[in-house]
Amino acid sequence: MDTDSFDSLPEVLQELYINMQDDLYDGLKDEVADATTEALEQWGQTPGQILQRGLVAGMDIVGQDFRDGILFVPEVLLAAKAMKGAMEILRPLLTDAKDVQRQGTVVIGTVKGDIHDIGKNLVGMMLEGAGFEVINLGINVDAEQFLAALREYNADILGMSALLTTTMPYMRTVIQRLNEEGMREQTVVLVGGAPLTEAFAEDIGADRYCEDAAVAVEAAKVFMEMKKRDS
Ligand code: B1M
Repeated sequence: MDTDSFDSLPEVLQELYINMQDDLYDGLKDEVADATTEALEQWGQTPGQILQRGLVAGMDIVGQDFRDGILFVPEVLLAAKAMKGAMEILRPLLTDAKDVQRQGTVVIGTVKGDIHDIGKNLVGMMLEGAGFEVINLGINVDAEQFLAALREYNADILGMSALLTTTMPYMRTVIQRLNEEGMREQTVVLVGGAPLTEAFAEDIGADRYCEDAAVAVEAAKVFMEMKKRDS
């Protein structure tokens, strides 16, 4: 979180965000939803600000305590449900692409063996808001499912997410299958997820590592511009 800008917020709004983080930690879905609505309607906060200052910041604390053995899967599941509830409130604002130029089609999914989907869904929503058609294949997606969807929707971009060090190598398998099927040239491959790095993305032959949803949107737009220019 950008602490400078957080510190300059009115104290009551800072408190709202801190309570939102605490309630997310405690898995209190209704309270997190109410705080999200209050931040939007009474404080004019943007979805991006609410995500960064409240929801993602709260989930970071959950992640640290999960790692340190203070929280366990059931508690983290409740926190994830609370976060997803708040994301549903933000969804219409993030996906509204009325005045936006239509872009290309993106197939996105969390790779085989991995069920983390909060970040991937956020990326999907923000891509929709930027004018992309998004085909979200969900979680635990294998290479053949990715390839079938790319063909079916004649997609421009493949977005893959992995949150586990044990599942991120599967991205290489998907890229290898794209190569084998002669589909790599026409498909831009974007990858993201907390354990990834730029070096890893380069090593597996992806086009770009996206550290967050905003970077994914920017990268997708740049690749579409390049594609239009070349065609
Ligand atoms: Co899991 N989990 N989890 N978990 N979990 C992590 C990832 C972990 C880092 C926690 C920890 O130890 N600190 C750890 C992984 C360690 C590692 O491998 N390095 C871990 C583990 C170990 C596990 C289990 C193995 C635990 C167990 O069972 N013993 C298990 C695995 C299950 C499986 O997948 N097979 C497991 C299960 C779960 C829950 C089901 C309880 C739940 C997931 C619920 C759900 O997603 N529906 C869960 C959660 C919530 C987390 C943490 C706490 C939070 C993840 C999250 O949603 N973050 C996570 C800790 C952490 O990451 N700090 C953790 C918020 C989200 C907005 O961020 O997903 O990073 P993120 O997405 C960002 C960017 O990464 C990027 O943009 C997003 C938005 O800005 N991005 C992309 C992501 N995908 C992209 C795709 C793109 C582009 C950008 O495509 C173009």
